[in-house]
Amino acid sequence: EDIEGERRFDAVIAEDSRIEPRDWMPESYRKSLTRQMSQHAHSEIIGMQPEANWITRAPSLKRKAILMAKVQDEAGHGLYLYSATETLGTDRDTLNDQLLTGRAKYSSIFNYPARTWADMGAIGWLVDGAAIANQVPLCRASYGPYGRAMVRICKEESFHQRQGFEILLELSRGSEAQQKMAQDAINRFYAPALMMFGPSDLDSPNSQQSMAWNIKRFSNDDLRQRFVGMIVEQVKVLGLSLPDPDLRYDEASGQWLHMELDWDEFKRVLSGGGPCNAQRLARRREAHENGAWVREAAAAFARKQQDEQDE
Ligand code: FAQ
Repeated sequence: EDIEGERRFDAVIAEDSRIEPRDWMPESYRKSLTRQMSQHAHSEIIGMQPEANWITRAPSLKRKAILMAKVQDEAGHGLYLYSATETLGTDRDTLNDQLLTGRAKYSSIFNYPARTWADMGAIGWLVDGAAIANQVPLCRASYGPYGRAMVRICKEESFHQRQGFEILLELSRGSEAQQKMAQDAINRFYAPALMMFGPSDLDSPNSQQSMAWNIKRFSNDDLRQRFVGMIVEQVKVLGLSLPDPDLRYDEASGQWLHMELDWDEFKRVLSGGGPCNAQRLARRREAHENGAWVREAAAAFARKQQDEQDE
């Protein structure tokens, strides 16, 4: 036990300043951050799949180039976040192993299929939109490497959201079939996107401590209703609608009241029973195995360079 370290940690948190990798921190803080950050990293990596699925079928060369760049950005975010997580003392192989063996969580949203081109619009607009709403406050997270990673990631996510919105806008101005396809994508992604913010506050075991440590700044429900308030305006520009007839702003509480979400479905998806869980993990394992030669070659090259330096 490090009494001086603990005193310093408490003071840093109290003055809303930053903890850095070499600072003393409680084991529970290290563990909870490792949990959240690694889940976040896994989400970025698994999150590449629904969109990668459409790269070969993008409707034009321009759309294909944009989508490829977006999916590459997601890979970058994943690598960034794995590096930040490693500063807490768990190495990349261990984190990766947790994902590949199905022991680690990743965002529920990526277990839903991307069925049509309009889904690329809905993912950009709603999924990246939810990601931004959740992640902008994380730019101020008390752990330095996480907060700094979030700043860069949020900039790229804003661009991703606009490209999604623009896909939907173009479809909404197109033929009747295109308008229908856009509306159908929004209908399917709306509730799963709201679930990205996590369980309701009454059912969120980590929130209280994470907020006391200045990791999370707002509760799950608070961010969720704010996000709804954003998209309710944006959907008007699209001339489309949200599949939530009861949605309204409550003057008294200053909150957006949205529909009740299906938490049984949420739990099912988290425990591996969503529409694409098995497929996503199988694909990730396959990609990891196919990449073995790259890892071996990179390690051999690093050894060779080290030997040359030592000579
Ligand atoms: N999916 O006590 P809480 C992206 C788990 S964006 C799966 O409320 P916490 C960008 C939670 O981990 C998506 N699991 O937990 C992109 C906990 O389990 P544990 C990634 C969920 O941590 C866009 C349990 O339920 N973003 O990738 C979910 O205080 C497009 C109890 O929950 C982030 O990870 C869920 N939706 O709050 C990429 C953001 N919700 O760990 C490609 C950072 C909850 O105790 C394409 N993370 N769980 O076993 C966070 O802000 C938080 O971790 C929350 C959950 C808000 C997700």
